[in-house]
Amino acid sequence: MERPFLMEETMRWYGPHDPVSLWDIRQAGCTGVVTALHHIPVGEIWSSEEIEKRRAEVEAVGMRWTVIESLPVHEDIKKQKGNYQEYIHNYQQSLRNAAVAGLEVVTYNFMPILDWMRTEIAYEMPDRSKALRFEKAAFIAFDLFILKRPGAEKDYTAAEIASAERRLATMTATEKETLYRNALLGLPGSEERFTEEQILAALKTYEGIDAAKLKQNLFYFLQQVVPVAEASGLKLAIHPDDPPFPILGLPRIVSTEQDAQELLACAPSPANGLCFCTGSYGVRPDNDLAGMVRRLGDHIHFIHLRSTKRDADGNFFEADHLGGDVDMVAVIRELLAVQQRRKISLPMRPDHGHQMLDDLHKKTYPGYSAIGRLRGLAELRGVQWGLAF
Ligand code: DNO
Repeated sequence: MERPFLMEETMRWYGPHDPVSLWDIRQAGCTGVVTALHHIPVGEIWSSEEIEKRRAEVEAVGMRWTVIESLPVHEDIKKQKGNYQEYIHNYQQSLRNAAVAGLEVVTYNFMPILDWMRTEIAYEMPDRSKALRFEKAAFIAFDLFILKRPGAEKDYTAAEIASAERRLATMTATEKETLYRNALLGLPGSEERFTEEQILAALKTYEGIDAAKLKQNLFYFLQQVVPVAEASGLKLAIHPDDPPFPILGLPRIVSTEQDAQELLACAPSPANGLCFCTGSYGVRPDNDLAGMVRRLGDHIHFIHLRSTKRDADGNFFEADHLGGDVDMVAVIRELLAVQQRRKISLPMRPDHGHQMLDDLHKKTYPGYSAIGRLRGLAELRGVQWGLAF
């Protein structure tokens, strides 16, 4: 029997400072690593030397580095303000340099200011492992009463405001501080958190930029970078919004199948594609994940597998990889079909994982402790092999 095309198993590595080592990742059975040059300030060119150095580190432990996550997009590009043309040129140059170094996929996102957002990073599960969670009332309480974002009350219904008030009344000073820190965690891979003044100032710079305008800016960016990626043999993979709805009054424009279709259509090319993150798209009940893989499959260049569990109040937590609302078996079945059709193996990583076992006593990047991801990967591998053979 011909061997089917299986997803390539990878894990994210935050670089030399990551408490999870490259050997740990290799021992999980991964053949590849997904990483970024987090030390290079957003907007600056990734030089060939720096990329090569990182690649050599990964290859020294017998794995490949083919996927960048992320090559971040400068805020000026998202807003089309200031030096955005220069930042687009820099982005194009980083793409060329990455291609020369043998990289294949570049993941990025177009979320204004913040990347992913949770209110809790140590939500205790019944088995005492810890998960990431988004609690709506706590988030609204943060926005209205802790951050005190001007005009925030316009974004919520009277019932939502009342429930946020009730939630605030239950919080101790320490809980408020923790909520603040969690919500403004900043970009993954950095320890940096925004101060209240910084975030309010940053939010102000988005005044007048609604979803339609932000989409226009994304499309313009894509029209500038997709041809460069195509010419150099790279694939771009946009990560969806997490969570997939507007937060802090900021528009979010990569949340649904329709959003994905539109951004693909604005710059048609094999280089213009998606990072299919089941954990992000899966938070919305109106996203049919297996159907999305079927319909968008030709444009998927990278896969994040993770599941969330929603409740009726608009909260969600990160469930076990095979639990929660995502029908993981159906999604993997479709992904395998896409791969056989396209005759390729797509890179996949188990996204996030619960903090568990020995990792409960260690300092880890939220969502990126070793053992929870190891468990997730092992389960996903089992599903994949069970379906493929
Ligand atoms: C969270 C990640 C995201 C992702 C970026 C891609 O854990 O999936 O932070 O890396 O949005 O640009």
